Amino acid sequence: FLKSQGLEYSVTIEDLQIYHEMDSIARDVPDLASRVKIGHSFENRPMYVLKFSTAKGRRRRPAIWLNAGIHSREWISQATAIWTARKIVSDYGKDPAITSILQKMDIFLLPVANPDGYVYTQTQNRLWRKTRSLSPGSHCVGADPNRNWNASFAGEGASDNPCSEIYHGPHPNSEVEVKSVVDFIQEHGNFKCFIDLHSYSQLLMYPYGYTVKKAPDADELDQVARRAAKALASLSGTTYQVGPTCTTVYPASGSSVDWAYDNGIKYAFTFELRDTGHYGFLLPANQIIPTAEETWLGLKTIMEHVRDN
Ligand code: ING
Ligand code: ZN
Repeated sequence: FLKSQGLEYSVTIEDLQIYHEMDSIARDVPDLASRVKIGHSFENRPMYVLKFSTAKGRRRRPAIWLNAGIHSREWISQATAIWTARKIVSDYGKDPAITSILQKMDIFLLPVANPDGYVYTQTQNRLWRKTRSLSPGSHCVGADPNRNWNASFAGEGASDNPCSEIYHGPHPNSEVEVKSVVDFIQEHGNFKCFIDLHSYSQLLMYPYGYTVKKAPDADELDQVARRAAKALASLSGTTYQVGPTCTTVYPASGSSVDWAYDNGIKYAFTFELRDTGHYGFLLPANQIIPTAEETWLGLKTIMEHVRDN
């Protein structure tokens, strides 16, 4: 298809430094981490996940999906994810929490869920949010990959206008980046937790986004999220608001976490990382590590609850 459009990119992974760091982590600790290709983007960049596993056999352990960078301009998300990867391997065997989590479960980390958009924010337009797919009949590029999942697709809080920032795309999973994750998770079949990292606003949310109706597990998810937000705040006082997506931020259909939840992955959370709008998407570099460090405490709280339930 790309060839027929005269758009054959000679894309290497050279433009994504995060991919080199993933490779380096996998080479440093081959018994714990491996880099797995789950698909490719519209412009044919590879989609890589880091798999953390201490399992010896081939049986599929219950698993946790950590998703980042689905919206390309939310740079603190991809940065927090790759910091988290290093944290997992450096703390395994030292921190009893992550050690015990990994004795029972596998963790899959996707730091760059929208690689074409991410490269575009680095080279053309810092505030690009969507994918970079082309749709016949429109001059506008891309769909919102957090409106493209098969969960009340094209409902409230999504647009059918291809030029909109929240365009849901022509059909569910039309974005190959979304489809790659959906296929991988379904084929695996044993995911218990799905966490999506966004920015900004300092919120920790759970389903639903597509309806104001209370999710069946809302009470438990609210409790876990409150404990996670408390742990996060304990490091340097950063406060998070907690609640269901629809009423905490705004109604939004076709999101990753609602899809996960409706497909049996009970522990589905969205973080909106720092800050609350002062710098917004342009969070200064000196806040990357403080953000990642506090977020890690929230993530661990959620993962420990998943481990014990
Ligand atoms: N916010 C999210 C968005 O996709 C969200 C909010 C979270 C919607 C979870 C639906 C589900 O619009 C940002 N900043 O992208
Ligand atoms: Zn986002």
